Formats: sequence, C-alpha cells, structure tokens
Amino acid sequence: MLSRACVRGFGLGAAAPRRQAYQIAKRTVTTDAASSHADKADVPDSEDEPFPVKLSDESFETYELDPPPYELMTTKKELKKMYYDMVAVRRMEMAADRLYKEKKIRGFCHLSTGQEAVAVGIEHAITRDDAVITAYRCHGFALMRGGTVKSIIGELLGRREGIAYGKGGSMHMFAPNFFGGNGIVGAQVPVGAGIAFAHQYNGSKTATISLYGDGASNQGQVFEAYNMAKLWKLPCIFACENNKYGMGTSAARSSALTEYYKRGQYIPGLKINAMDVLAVKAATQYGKEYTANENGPLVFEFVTYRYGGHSMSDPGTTYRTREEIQRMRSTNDPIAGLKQKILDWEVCSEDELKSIDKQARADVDKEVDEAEKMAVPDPTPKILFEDIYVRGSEPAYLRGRTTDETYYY
Ligand SMILES: Cc1ncc(C[n+]2csc(CCOP(=O)(O)OP(=O)(O)O)c2C)c(N)n1
Ligand SMILES: [Mg+2]
Repeated sequence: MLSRACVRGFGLGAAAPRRQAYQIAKRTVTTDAASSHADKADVPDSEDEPFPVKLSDESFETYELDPPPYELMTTKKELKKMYYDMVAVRRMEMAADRLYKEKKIRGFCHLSTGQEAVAVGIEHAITRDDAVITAYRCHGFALMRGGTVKSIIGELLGRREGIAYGKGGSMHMFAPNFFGGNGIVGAQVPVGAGIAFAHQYNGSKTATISLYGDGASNQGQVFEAYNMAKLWKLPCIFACENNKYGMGTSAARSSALTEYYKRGQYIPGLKINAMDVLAVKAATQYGKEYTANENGPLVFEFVTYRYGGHSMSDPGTTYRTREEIQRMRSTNDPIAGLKQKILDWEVCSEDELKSIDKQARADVDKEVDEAEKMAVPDPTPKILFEDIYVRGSEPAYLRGRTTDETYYY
C-alpha cells in the first residue's frame, strides 16, 4: 500500500507517459567494417613491406583532440594475421557456445561474437609490455594476450590446466599484462588506472587499456578513476566498448549522454568505428603514443555490436529486433569486412584466404578437442583449497564454510 501511495504521490502512476520500448541510441561514426581503402598499385609483392591504407573519414569522431592520422601503414602479413586472429576468436567462442549447450561448461559465460575487432585491433597496436584489463566478456582478450585456446577452453571446463587453474571460469582469465577478466561491472576501471600509475612510476613508457561497457559507464568509480588519471597524467586509455546494450538495457535507456567518448569532460576523447579492425589499430596506436608520452589519459569509445545475448541464458531478442542483429551481421561484420578488403586489394587470392580460414578453424578445433580430453579434477579438499593463494605462499590453514571444514596446507 505504502509503495503504491508513494508512486501515486510522485505522479508515476498510470498517468505517467509510457517509456518507449525501444529507444535507439544515435551513433554517428560508421560501423562499416570494409570502409578503408588502399590503392592496389601500392600493395607490394613482399609480405613484410609496409603499404598505406586510408581509413574512412567516418572512422573517428573527436572530443578536444586532434584525430589520429587517417593513413595507416600495414603489411600483407599483418592483414592476414588480423584475419586469422579474428576467425580464431570467433571459432573459439562458437566452441564455448556448443560446450555450454552440451552442459559441459556451467555457470556464467559471456561471448564476444561480433566484437572481435576490438581485442584483435588493440593487440596489433600495442606491445606485450603494455597492459590490458577488461570486464567479464574476456575470452578474446585472453587469447590475444597470449593465452592458448586449450587453456581458455580448459578454464571454461574447470580443468586444472585452465588459464586460471580452472578456478576462475569465463569471467576470470589472466595472462602476462592481462589483468582479467573481472565480474564486478566497472570495478576494473580504477584498477586499470592503478596499473597505469605503476607504469608511470616505473618510467616504462607503456600504456594501459582499461576497458568497460556502456552499461558500466555511469558508475561513480569510473569518474573517480578519470579524475585521478587526469590529475596525475596517467598513461591510461579508458576504453568504453559500446555494444549498444548493457544486459537487456539499451544505451539510450541507461545513459543521459550516449556519446561515451565525451564523458571524460576534461579528458580528450575519441569515438572509433570498432567494426573495422584497422580503425581500432590506428586509434590504439595513436592513443598509446599519446598517453605513454605524458599527455595524460584518453577516453575511447569503441562502437561495436554483440551478436549473441548478454550471456548464454539470454536469447538476446526481447529488447532488440531480429532485423537489427541481422543487419549488423550481414553488413557490418568485422571478419567479412576485412576479408573483402584483403580480396579487393589483392593481398592474397581467394584460395589462400580460404586456407587461412581453414587453418584457423583447424587450429582452434584441435585445441578445443585437447581441452575436452583433459582430466576432470578430483573433488578433494586439497584441490578445492589450492590456488586461493599464490602457490608456495599459503598460510598454515584456511577456514572453510564452517570451522570443521578448516583446511591445513
Ligand atoms: C556492480 C555490478 N552490478 C551489476 C552487475 C550485473 N551485471 C552484469 S553485466 C551487466 C551489464 C553490463 O553491461 P555493459 O557494461 O554494457 O557490458 P556488456 O555486457 O555489454 O559487455 C550487469 C548490470 C554486476 N555484475 N556488477
Ligand atoms: Mg554493453
């Protein structure tokens, strides 16, 4: 009764205007994955000789920042590797999807199908000394940071040879200079600023990419991290992966300002067509140079799209139309976009590209198979209590749920 009276009292009852079921966020940067251009005459015979690619004028939008150069140098070898990497990430996510449906993977599982150009483009722009931290949609990043398919799928299957010894699962994967895999929405953003502080403190001239979603972007801790990073000129790129939805809530329903690249206010920003892996690479390369050279932080908005639901338990079709998903898949797909460019620029023949595709799938399938064959851990207290502390640094004992479950190391 009380709550009803309150609702009426504040005028939010039946008379209040109904919210629109679908509010469409305005996105001005193109999401065309095949929008960059190269002159065939510039493409050399050699695999390693650089040649220029011109990004579309609609690849970026800036906030208080000069745009990155629209011309990007690349090589045949790099384009093929980018293609291989994106196919591998997608194939691995598809394997996770299958294993989940077969009930071999349990618990939470969030796939990044559609967003591959973000993880791959970033990795091709930074070095292994730069750092990356992200939220729970992390499998592709773990792979790009040096994890193996076998260790990632092994982790999802709870195997001891998994990338986090089978104790982390989908949301908690780590690799050198990859700080997860974090399940608490937004919590990784200030941790990313802290990693950037460590880089600055050690004088390493490296940068940290601190990723979060559109759904995390309104949290107070994000703005607290912005503030400290700006005050201390930290080498941090705060990078919002705007895939249009946070669970089932569209960006327009959750954010008063959906231009996430402007949300740093006193921090320059850049909005990027993140369906084009080359635009992601160009932006990240530029951002790394900028932040690692004592110019302070940047706020990036990677404009992307997730094809699947939020997690395996979400069909992903109740809060958006099937047509929207279909349109993104068929006309803006990052893998198909790069494929088209590789063929248009005659970087390689269709046959060679098909064989790269086949190789990537075969490599992933082989490792998935090996992961499935890894032994299931014994359900013993020894294994349960293992890896709570770094091996070798365990205390004398640790309590379980009750005192009689106390485990002595
Ligand atoms: C602090 C906190 N609040 C709520 C949740 C539940 N939750 C999990 S994912 C999510 C939405 C996040 O969306 P977004 O940041 O856009 O990431 P995306 O799933 O699109 O990659 C929410 C609310 C959580 N994990 N942590
Ligand atoms: Mg989102």
